[in-house]
Amino acid sequence: MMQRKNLFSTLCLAFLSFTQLMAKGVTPTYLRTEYKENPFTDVRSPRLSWELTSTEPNQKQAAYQILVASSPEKLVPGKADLWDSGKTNGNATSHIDYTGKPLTSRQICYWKVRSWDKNDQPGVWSKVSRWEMGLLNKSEWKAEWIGLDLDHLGKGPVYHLPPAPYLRKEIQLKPGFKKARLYVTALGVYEFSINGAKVGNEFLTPGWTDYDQRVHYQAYDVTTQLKSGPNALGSQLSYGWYAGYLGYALLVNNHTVRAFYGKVPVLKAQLEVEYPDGRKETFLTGSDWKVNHGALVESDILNGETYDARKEWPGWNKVRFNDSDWPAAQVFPDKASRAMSIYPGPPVKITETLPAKSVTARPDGGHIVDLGQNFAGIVRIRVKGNAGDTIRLRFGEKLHPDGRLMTENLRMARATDTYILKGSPQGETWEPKFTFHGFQYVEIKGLRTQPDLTTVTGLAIGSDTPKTGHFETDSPMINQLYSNIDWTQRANYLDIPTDCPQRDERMGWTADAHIYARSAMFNRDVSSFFTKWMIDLNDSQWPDGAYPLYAPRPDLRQTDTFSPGWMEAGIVCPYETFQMYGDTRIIRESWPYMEKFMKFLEKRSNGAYVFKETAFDDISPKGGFGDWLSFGKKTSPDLLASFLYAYCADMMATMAKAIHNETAHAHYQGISQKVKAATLAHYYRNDGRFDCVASAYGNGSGYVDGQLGFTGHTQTAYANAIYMGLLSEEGTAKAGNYLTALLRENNGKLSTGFLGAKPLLPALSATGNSDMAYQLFLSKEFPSWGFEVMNGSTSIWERWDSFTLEDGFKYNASMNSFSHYSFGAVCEWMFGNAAGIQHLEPGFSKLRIRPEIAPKGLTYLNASYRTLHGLVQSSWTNYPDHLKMEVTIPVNTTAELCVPAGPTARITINGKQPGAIAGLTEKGTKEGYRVFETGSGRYTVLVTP
Ligand code: RAM
Repeated sequence: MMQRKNLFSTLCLAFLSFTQLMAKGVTPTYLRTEYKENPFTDVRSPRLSWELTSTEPNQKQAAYQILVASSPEKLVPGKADLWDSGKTNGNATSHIDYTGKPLTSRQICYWKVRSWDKNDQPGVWSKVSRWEMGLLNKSEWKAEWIGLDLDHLGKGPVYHLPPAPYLRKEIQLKPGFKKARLYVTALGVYEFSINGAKVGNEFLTPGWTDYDQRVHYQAYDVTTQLKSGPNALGSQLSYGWYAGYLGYALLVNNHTVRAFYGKVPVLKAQLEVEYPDGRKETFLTGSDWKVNHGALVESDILNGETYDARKEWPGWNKVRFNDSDWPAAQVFPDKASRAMSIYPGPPVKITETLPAKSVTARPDGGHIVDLGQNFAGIVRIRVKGNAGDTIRLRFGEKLHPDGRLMTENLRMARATDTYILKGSPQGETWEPKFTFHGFQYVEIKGLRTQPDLTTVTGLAIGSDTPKTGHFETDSPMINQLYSNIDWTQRANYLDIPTDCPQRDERMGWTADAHIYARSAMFNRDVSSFFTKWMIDLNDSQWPDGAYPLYAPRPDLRQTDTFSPGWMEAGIVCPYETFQMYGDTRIIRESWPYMEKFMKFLEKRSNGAYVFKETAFDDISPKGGFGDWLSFGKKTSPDLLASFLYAYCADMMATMAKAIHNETAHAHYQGISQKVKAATLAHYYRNDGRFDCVASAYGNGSGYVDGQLGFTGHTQTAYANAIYMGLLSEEGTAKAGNYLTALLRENNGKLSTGFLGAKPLLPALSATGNSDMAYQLFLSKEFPSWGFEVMNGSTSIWERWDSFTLEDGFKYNASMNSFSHYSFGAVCEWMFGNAAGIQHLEPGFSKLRIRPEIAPKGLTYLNASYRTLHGLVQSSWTNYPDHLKMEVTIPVNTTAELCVPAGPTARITINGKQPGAIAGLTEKGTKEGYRVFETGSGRYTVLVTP
């Protein structure tokens, strides 16, 4: 802990001295295009953004000038040949649409920016940044889909796992080429190599989409990987999400269990080489490629890989390999309806290497390797043995009490990797390419020698989302909880937001995604991640307007349609992206889908603007999933559906305003009023209690946990009503009282499921019950976040009782993931309330620091969040005789600084009376806080009662 604290202060110091070197005024840094640094993009008017730094407090941008040019040399005012924004007034530093000359495919755009500060003094120009356009029209793809149909070689009574194909082609380049680009994709997953070396460092490309509608592609600068003369292009393909097993289809005996989009994985690649005189040469995948299968004898995301090293083709992806007896590639037709676009999200990569912590021998001759952390990824093995020795690796999140690997919770995911040695005397190193597992422990069998800590190494895989959050306290339990939250996010933000990374599921479940969205946004920069997944979610909208249970939405089970509590992701996710990143394009792009969904709700309510009991009896399970995995009596799912309807209407009204659609704004305000009125008229009693007609649900059969009975009077109901702002001020206060009363009746313990856990602590804080929020947050007793930590967890569990002392792992055979981020949504409260980092304007151009000090159990909390404008920090230390706050407000923002202090407390800021600080004004007292308004800078606040 101490070490981490030191590291953090060192980093802060380094950051400070760096900024002191910067010029006066404001300097733009961290230039990004479409949320990325120096990307390939196919957005025709990409959005530009930067952060500002300054050595002075209270700095702001008064104006900016952007130059965009076809070469760095032309980045001079008057010479910029693509765009010169001119001096443009305003404080905007993000989402600035490029509005220069129309851009064409393959165009390289260099850009820089300078800003005028609050005194209208121009600062220095930023460093030069760039972006490059991809292929803007599908017709520019001349390459064919190629592959090798090996489906008939799939074997096994349960799993049909054919070998994975190898594809190759040798090309000749003339000397002196200056630029080479590779555009590449697959239906399936691919790895591409040039002269034996992998292109890029991405994993599981091109990711998962509804391949009938679209496939993404990657673009790479491969200039330095090629040479004049002969070059070898090679690619390995696997079945992936396109042709492999998905979700629980096998478990539920679905009519289709694999190959949901197609049976044969195929590759499409286009290598474009340019010579100094402008001549171009293009190399395309086609029937002149050669294909075969070899060492990768089985390969599937859920089921793992089998690699027989004896079947390797040495040098197959290098020049001068003799492929004369390899068959020619088969060419497969395209679907005209399938769009092709550049992968918009953050790339999936190996993000960390985890060394083994221990190796334990098992009575059956195998060994268990503990990697010390539950994560998603693969392992690299280093082994030595004879040709034909077979190493089998199985993966588990937990061990049984007797030390056996626990794999029951993987259900039908075989999750087994097998390596068959070729017997090389120096030993062999191997890792799979096209699978991943969710695990902490690895069982290794078949070794000839004793394994040690170097035999197995963990490689964490996930979408490479930059860390933006930091959270630490003086409680080791809470620090571990935060680490568990972030690791669970990393394990599940893998191309799409999955529910869990280990069992036969790994779907983009919509409730999980929207519940956790804001938490995710505090932890990591997931802006482009949601840009990508919103496309998947919109693509998967049902024709009637409902958003699905999961996106993408392969046909896993006939009854999987939609559910209240899940489908609202289509509104919540763009809304959260707007709130946290100030992104209005995601609103515009999702707008037609969101409107369609709102119409769907209206129609479903039969013009009543409320969903009365049994309104969703036609779906499976009846009423939908409701407050999934809650304890005790169930909250009426229809009450929750009605709440969510009102909440969606409110979000739509806000988003309509943001895109200047006043008509829609008024329309959704009207809908919101109607839904609120109808919902309260039906579910709300005069005394402020929520109620429902429990008898309408009969004996509860067909509903999730229906036998427990239904009510409106639950923690989940009040928490949501408060969180969503459905009630009057008086009603909110009453709801707060009911909520705390319910908690007390339940011995101070939570009973919330997926839909109730996120708003629970924020609702307590919002109604003046921060003490109770802290009590839940710091609890070590079952059920609580702390209980998981106290039981050795390194990740967030699916269920509060995924493991209990009395019952152990009682749910394993059905549904028991130890890497499920939904309950990690407490993270939103940790940043937003405990640290008090809140936005007042979308995108944090105006923000509030309003920490809630723990009445006991924590004396120190230090959190920071890198917004679009830069780092916001909020830390507090509660000394016996005074409180210290350390706050950083980024350049070009203004903040409301709320200091927990009574009217008579003594406050100093940076050693002075608040009145003596330039640019800081006192605004008065509110709910136990003294409120100041201030601009950018670092503030040390001391409060003596
Ligand atoms: C489970 C998933 C997910 C949940 C659904 C209802 O199987 O893991 O978390 O949203 O079911």
